[in-house]
Amino acid sequence: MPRRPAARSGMALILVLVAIVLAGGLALFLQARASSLARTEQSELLRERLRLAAAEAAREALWVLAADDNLAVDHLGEDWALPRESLREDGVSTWAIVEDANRFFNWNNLAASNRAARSSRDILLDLMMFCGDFDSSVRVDALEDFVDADADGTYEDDFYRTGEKPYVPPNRELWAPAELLRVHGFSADLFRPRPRTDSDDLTGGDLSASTVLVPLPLEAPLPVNVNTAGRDVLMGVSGLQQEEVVRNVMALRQMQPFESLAAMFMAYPEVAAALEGSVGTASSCFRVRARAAAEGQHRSVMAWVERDPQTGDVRILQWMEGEG
Ligand SMILES: [Ca+2]
Ligand SMILES: [Ca+2]
Repeated sequence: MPRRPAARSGMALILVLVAIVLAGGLALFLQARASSLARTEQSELLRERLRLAAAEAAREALWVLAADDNLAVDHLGEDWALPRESLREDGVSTWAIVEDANRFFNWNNLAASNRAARSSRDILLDLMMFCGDFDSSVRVDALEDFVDADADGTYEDDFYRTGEKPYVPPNRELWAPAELLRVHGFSADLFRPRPRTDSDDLTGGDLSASTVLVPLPLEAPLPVNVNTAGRDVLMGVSGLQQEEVVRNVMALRQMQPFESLAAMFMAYPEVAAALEGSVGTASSCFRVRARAAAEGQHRSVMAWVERDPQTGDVRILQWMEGEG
């Protein structure tokens, strides 16, 4: 009989102890949860800060682009073309660069008709040949049908209506590289960077480094800027027989960027006649890439913009944000 209260108080003691342990555990759990919430919150805050910083860095780079004091001539020695880096007081580092889209051949040029003697189609065929694609005519035909407004051609609706996932060509300018891969004959292999072997090689070009997809509806093809385009692009634009012209253009612009096409056209009137409308000395479309980093996290921005050739005003065409 006397053992019972003792047992009971022993039991009570155990219960108290259990309660204390449980309460302690709960307190620890709550504390851990609070600090993990705080950590998550902190990391969310940092993420947002980095997102804003990347956007800010992109905007600053675009300010420099808009402030360009010579809109008739664009070359890679100008302020806007230089990468910008900064380390801010709050420990966030940013980096931004503006890239000239007119340096490259725009795939969407195939969607716009032009009056030039040398059509976008001719240019692309030569560029692809120069980049080692000797069988590009089917691809170029297919791309032309894919982006041109009409539905007459070999590679239109009926062509893509077969298979497991039928689709139809958009019959407009493309908005993203992924769309390009839906064109008959196009695959990621085509865009694999090629190692540069011999600088005189007439089929050693690199398609991935010569082309661009500017998400912009076009009334006329986007001209190639002779001051910024690389050799592969210039070879495609002028034609594979014009190696000497291309070499001279590249040598001349190194001394002084072309302020107008007059000098070039005077030296090569027959090439000039073919290139009228396909080339220029200034650029109108650009891509800005920016990145902000702190404490091992980063956020990035990539945007396509169009710059008004008269006022310099910059208009955003596409703005994408991401990690890394
Ligand atoms: Ca300029
Ligand atoms: Ca079409």
